[in-house]
Amino acid sequence: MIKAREILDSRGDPTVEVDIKTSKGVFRSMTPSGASAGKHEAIELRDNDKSRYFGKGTLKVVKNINDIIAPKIIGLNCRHQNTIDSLMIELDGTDNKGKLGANSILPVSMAVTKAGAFDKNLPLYSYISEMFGIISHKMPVPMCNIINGGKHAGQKNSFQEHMIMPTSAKSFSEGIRHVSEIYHHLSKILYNKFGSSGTLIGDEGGFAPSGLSNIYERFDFILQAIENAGYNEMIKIAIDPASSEFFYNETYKIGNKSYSGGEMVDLYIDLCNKYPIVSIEDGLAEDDWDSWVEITKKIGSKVQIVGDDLFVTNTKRIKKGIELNAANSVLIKLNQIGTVTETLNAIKMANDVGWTSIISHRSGETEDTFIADLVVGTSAGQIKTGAPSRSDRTSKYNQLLRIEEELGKEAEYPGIDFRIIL
Ligand code: 2PG
Ligand code: MG
Repeated sequence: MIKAREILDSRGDPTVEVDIKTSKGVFRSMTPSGASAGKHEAIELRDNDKSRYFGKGTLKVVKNINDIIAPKIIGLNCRHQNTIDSLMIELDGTDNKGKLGANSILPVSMAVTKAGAFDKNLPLYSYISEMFGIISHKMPVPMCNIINGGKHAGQKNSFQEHMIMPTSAKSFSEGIRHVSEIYHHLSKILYNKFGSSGTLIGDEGGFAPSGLSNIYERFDFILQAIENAGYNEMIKIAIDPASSEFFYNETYKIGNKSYSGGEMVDLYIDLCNKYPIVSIEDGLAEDDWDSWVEITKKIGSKVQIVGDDLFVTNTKRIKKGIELNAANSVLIKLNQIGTVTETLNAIKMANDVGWTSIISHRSGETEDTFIADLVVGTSAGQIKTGAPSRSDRTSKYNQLLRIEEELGKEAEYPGIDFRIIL
């Protein structure tokens, strides 16, 4: 049996969950949803019926699953992930999953993986490793987003994500402790500076004080929090400006300042010189390929240059990026492409040329913890899943704590070697 239903995501917007019943049990998955979505992502279908949820309803998606996908899948072997994913891709028949919607195909695909793992009597991460063709289980270094900006915080023309990476911790659990303690120190600093409005939070659980618009000041506060927590020199910083959101007519706008692509690259170089920034995601806009090539040439040997909206987990765009030398890392989001199989292929393509991949949540999340198993199963080594607060974010970190416990001595934590690929 396959049954889909409309549920709510972490922003209170409708999304979809699917139950697949096999002879061994019921397996459930849910679709997340982006706010700063890239324009090349697979299509997220909405009802556009303004009388419900402001047009964001997902009843059409539910119907696509129950009436179109389910009859074709019922009876197939849940261990045949590739066959089932290919069948759904064919059933959709478009390049961007525009007919059925990636939000109808993905939860089925993920629930099939969960059913397959259980059928094989393996933890989900081990089953994914097997599909991916590796035997190691590397824990990820978390990228914790402790200051939210941009669309995730109701701000225009500002950097979206300011993340800390516990690269000197000895284990994942120690890393989580470091970031949680820093998060609470930052809370105190922001409260002292801005009062109660300083500790309001954005979509991914990070602080989002409206008075904190200066880029440099944001990093100064983070460094202060790291120092107050006693982790000086032990933490690295990663950023996701999500710059497509402030790119208008070939010009980047931050606050009331305008920058060309070249000037943005200079701004990042300056920030990397002043702060321990080791990773820049979407520093340039999703089609500004020339500036991507320039930043990779200038600082790619030292800094991880990550394409999110640029690549949208799509092997066609990743291939172009590899040919142009436009980045050295891919952000991986299941719902940007729509199936587990295509997601694993994107990670493989990156790995094959020595690029890193970072498994990522969306700003609109659910309680599904699939990405925690995915990051261990692929030994990707890095996960981005928000602040160390709010259950939609901590559910993933908590699942990783369980996996680490289960792996025991096998749970290798890369720390500062997060860019070394297996
Ligand atoms: C991003 C994501 C997740 P959204 O830009 O990387 O942090 O945001 O899901 O809104 O696209
Ligand atoms: Mg991004």
